[in-house]
Amino acid sequence: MSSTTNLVEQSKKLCAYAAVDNNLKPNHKIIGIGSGSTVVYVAERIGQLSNKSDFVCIPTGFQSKQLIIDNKLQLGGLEENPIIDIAFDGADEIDSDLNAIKGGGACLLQEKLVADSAKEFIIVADDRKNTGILGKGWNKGIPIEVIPNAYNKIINELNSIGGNAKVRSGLPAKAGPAITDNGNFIVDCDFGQVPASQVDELNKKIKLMVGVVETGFFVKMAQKAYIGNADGTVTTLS
Ligand code: ABF
Repeated sequence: MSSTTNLVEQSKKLCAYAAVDNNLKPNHKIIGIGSGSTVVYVAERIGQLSNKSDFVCIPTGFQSKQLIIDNKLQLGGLEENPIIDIAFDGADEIDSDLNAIKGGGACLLQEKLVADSAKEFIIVADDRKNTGILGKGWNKGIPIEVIPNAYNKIINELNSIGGNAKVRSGLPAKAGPAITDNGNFIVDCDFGQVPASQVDELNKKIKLMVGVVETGFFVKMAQKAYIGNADGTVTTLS
C-alpha cells in the first residue's frame, strides 16, 4: 500500500471513529449503517463496544448487511424499524450546506430510505470529498436510479435540462448495465458544478421525471459531517 493510500485509509478511520464516539448514545437503539469504504470503520467501531448487542443495525444494501454480520452486530430491517435513531453513511461529495452526492456504489435508494428514516444522519468522509461545491471534485455525474425500460427516455430528459447523461455499465462492462439491489438501472448525469443554492431545485426537477426512482442528491439531509483530514485531524461540519 502506498503512503498516500495509507493516509486516506487513516483519515477514513479517524472520521468514522470520531463520528461514532461523539454521537452514539446509550439511548440510541436503532442504527442505520450505510455503504462504502469509510463506513466500514463505523461498523468496526460499533463492533468494539461492550454494549453492542443493545443496538439493532439497519443496512443500506448487501455490503452493509455483510458489515453488520462481520462485526457481530444485530441485523434488522426497515420494515420492523421504520424509525432509526441515528444513521452513519459515506458520501461521494459534500458541499458547504451539507448537501451531498451519493450513489457511487449504486446503493442510493436504500441509503436515502435509511437517512430519511433517521432522526440524526451523520456523514463520514475523507477530505477529498469536502470540496464545498457539488460537482467540483466528483466528476462521474449525479447517480440517478431509474426504472430499467425508462433509461433512454430519462437520458433524453436529463440532457434537455443541461445534463450529460449515460447509463452506468455493470462489471465487466460488456455484461450490460449495472443493476441495483432494487432491480433498477443507474443513469449518471454530469451537470458540472452545482452551487448549493441550486441543488434543491435541480433535484426536484429530476425527481419529477417519470421513471426516476431516486436521485443521488441528498439535500440537507445530514445534521453533521465528520471529515478525516490527511494531517490526522477531523473537521466537523454542521
Ligand atoms: C456510499 O458509499 C455511497 O453513497 C457513496 O457513493 C460511497 C462513499 O464511499 P466511500 O466511503 O468508499 O468513499 O455511501
